[in-house]
Amino acid sequence: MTTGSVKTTCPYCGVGCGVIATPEPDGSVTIKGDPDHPANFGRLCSKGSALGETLGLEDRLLHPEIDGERVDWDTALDRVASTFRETISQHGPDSVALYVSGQILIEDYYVANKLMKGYVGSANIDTNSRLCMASSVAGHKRAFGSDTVPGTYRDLELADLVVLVGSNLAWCHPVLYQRIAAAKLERPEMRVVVIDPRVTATTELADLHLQIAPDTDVALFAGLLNHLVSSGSLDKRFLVHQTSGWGDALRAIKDVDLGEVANATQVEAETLTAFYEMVAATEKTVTVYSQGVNQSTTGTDKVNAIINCHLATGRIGRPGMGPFSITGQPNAMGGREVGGLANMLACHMELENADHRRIVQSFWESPRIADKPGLKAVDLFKAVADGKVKAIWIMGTNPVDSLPDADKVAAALEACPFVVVSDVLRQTDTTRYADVLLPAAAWGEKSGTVTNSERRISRQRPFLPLPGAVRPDWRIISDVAKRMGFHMGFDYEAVAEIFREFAMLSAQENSGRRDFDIGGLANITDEAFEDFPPVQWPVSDLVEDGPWEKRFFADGRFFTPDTKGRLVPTPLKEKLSIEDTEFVLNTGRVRDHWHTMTRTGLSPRLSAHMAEPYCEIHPGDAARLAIEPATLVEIESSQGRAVVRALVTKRQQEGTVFAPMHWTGRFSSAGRIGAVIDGAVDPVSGQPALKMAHVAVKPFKAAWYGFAVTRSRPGSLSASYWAIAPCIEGWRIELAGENLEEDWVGFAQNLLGDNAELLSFSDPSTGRVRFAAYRDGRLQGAFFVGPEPVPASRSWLIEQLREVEIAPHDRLRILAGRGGPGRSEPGAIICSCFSIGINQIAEAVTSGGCRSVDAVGNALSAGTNCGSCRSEIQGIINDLAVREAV
Ligand SMILES: Nc1nc2c(c(=O)[nH]1)N[C@H]1C(S)=C(S)[C@@H](COP(=O)(O)OP(=O)(O)OC[C@H]3O[C@@H](n4cnc5c(=O)[nH]c(N)nc54)[C@H](O)[C@@H]3O)O[C@H]1N2
Ligand SMILES: Nc1nc2c(c(=O)[nH]1)N[C@H]1C(S)=C(S)[C@@H](COP(=O)(O)OP(=O)(O)OC[C@H]3O[C@@H](n4cnc5c(=O)[nH]c(N)nc54)[C@H](O)[C@@H]3O)O[C@H]1N2
Ligand code: SF4
Ligand SMILES: [Mo]
Repeated sequence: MTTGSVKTTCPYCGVGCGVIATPEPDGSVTIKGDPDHPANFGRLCSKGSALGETLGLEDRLLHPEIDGERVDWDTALDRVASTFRETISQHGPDSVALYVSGQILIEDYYVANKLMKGYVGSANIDTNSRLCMASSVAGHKRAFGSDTVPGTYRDLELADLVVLVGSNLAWCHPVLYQRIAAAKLERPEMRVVVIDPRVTATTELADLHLQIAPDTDVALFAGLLNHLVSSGSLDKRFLVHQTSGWGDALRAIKDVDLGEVANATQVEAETLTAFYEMVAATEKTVTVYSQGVNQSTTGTDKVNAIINCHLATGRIGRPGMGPFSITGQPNAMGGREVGGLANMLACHMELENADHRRIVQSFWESPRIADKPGLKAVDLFKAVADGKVKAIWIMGTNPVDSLPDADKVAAALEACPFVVVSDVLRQTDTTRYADVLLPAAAWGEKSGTVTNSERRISRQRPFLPLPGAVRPDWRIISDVAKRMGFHMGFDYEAVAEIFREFAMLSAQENSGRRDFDIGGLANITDEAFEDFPPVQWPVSDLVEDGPWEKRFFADGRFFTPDTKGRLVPTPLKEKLSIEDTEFVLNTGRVRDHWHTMTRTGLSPRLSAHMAEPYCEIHPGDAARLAIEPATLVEIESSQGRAVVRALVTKRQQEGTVFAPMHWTGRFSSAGRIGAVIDGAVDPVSGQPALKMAHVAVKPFKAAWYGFAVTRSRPGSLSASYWAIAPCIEGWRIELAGENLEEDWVGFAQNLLGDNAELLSFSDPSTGRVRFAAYRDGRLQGAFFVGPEPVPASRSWLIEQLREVEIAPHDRLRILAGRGGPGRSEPGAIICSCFSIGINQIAEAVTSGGCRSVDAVGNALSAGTNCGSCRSEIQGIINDLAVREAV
């Protein structure tokens, strides 16, 4: 479609980096950071840099399907519209629901919300942002009267103290991390504090790491507020004139003394005091927070405990200071703007405010407007299970993996009379349950806008043609709406029309009364929309859209009825008691995977960093439970079970385990960690506590372990444990079984393909069996079995799959599982840009004398491209330095 380079926005995290995509004559796409984009100024992380590898069409859903059969669009759209219409007429508007995503664009999201709230007349539309940002939204609204992020990315560089709470920025918002790291290098007096129960890649940058006990942030910030009082650090003028609620907020926590905080957080009093004194002494403090704050039963209180400290010191809205909730998905912020949550209306208007309902309905000229909040994500799927919701349309999200109590979500969808899924992939754990599948246009194909963590709206622009029959989400939703009889409201021809409508609505009866105002863009021409540069809201008047950075609240005017910022009481809740046998399960992200791996799982480079589901567990716990490093463990709760590899490490606190959220039924037999997590939610925001599940951990009783490389993906994997990942050529598979196989040859043939020449080695005395399969001299695959985790060199075997021919005298060597002497094993890949492994980096440090990240970069190139692995390289250097010193 387009030739030449196209400026667009990265479809991964909420940093919202500008990307320049250049389709090449050979069909590939070159990806570069956009030097002019104010989010990244040209930088990209490992995920952004590898975007070109995720654009293949092999796994795509390219045509609509009904009951697994390909149909044309008319048939599919008619089926969706008529079933929704009939369900509504028989059971009422609340019997249908939409479950959408912070990964669809503003225009898609706006139209979906309009359909449900203005035309169906139900607010049963919720979004995966409920799992992500809901506590921040609720906390903002309590404190500011609006869901406003006051600051800008520049504040992170201008701050003298950056406090990261529940954020693994180095892996999850890598470009922001790099911006802070660069600022710190320039101004070494700048301080970084990390508050996280784990040691993470982010803690490498920290001057101080508070390794708190899980879910004790409210106590920590209660202690901070008390310290700010006793040290005379309050901004009394601001407190008196610009805020309300101080008396109640203070009363709720004033008896919490340092000892109690130390006891709750399990952090020594001196360390707490060091942190408190640092904050008290530093006016330019930014507190950045993310899922360690939001995903908790006390998430909203955590948010307000943080904001209370900023309001009490008047540190808000001015350069280099303020509370800063950072968004996860590329359009998480945009989703809040369009009213994607079940309790919001478009343009930050409130569903429960009659005036706002009137403004929205009269602007839409819609037949009705929902007047009570809809079901929030966790409850929505319970209502599907209970049969109250009888038709659901899921768009751009994979709830069978990402919701808590995920097996129940799968069962609910299985039982639901009508499930529609709009996705870009044919096979996800959720598409499996669809009655109707609708093929959506993907990143690179679709056009529209997204808003990043600093309220900056950027364009996503297409640079690839629409493959197969795919259509953009906004068009699919509008087509269904029209077929439901709603012609008037959905007669859009292009995204620019939708954007203009959205911008115009934001200005209706606004005049500064609501924070979200982009009225200055209401008349943007089609041409200007095409060229639209990234702009930060508010944009009430395009002509006056002067300075780059816009901040809220420095003037002390908030969006509450009395225009004052509210301090909210956040009393300490009683800690849940954890029985000795139980563990606290914490879940989150790894550097190179994105959510349910629908995109990053396609990239061999990104899959090399972490190739298998795992959990981090403390050596003390591992020893107590007889869990050897690299063996498998079962994580169990009354909800479900997962089996993952044990990564024994002191980074994890005793009594806790951490498992990534990413592995699905597509990539593992039992890596879906959501199946283990109960559905406890924050009572204010409805956000589930995905960082805190109570589980039991025990060794998985493996009778055998296996490892295989295969040229093609096996059709089925019959072992009780398996995990598969793509390689540049072929696949790598980890396996294990609870019972020994009778017929290893049959097993190997099934795995490696049966029309190949099979070489084998077997040692009955040790239980080791090995196979290598060749066709025309080329390795088709190799398979290793043993009673303990297979020690074969993964990277060497993966390389052998790429060889055109293995010389006859070398064919037996494959059975040894590693190259000959002198071949070093790179180990787990740390730098995915240059495929440099941990052993190579360690070697450069110990034998090569490299003492800094830059020295390692000079020696190996590791860390010199996107920079995402620099904190890990620093970690390796630090670890080795400690070992040398011991
Ligand atoms: N590589 C990568 N990047 C991503 C994503 C991805 O999938 N992969 N997803 C994006 C999305 S949607 C999101 S929402 C963001 C999330 O970004 P983050 O919130 O930074 O990521 P998480 O790993 O979910 O959790 C952050 C940290 O919270 C800590 N934590 C757990 N419990 C507590 C607690 O009680 N208190 C405190 N203070 N900390 C706690 C965890 O140990 C973890 O290190 O990342 C975005 N970026
Ligand atoms: N245990 C645990 N669970 C978690 C979390 C956690 O920390 N721990 N974090 C939670 C958070 S913060 C989040 S944000 C969620 C994310 O969880 P999900 O939203 O379920 O994860 P994704 O894998 O991003 O799913 C996106 C889906 O949309 C499809 N898609 C991509 N682009 C488009 C498009 O343009 N249109 C359409 N129609 N489809 C598209 C993709 O193929 C994919 O199937 O997970 C939550 N779940
Ligand atoms: S930090 Fe990485 S994943 Fe996030 S937007 Fe930038 S390039 Fe994309
Ligand atoms: Mo998220």
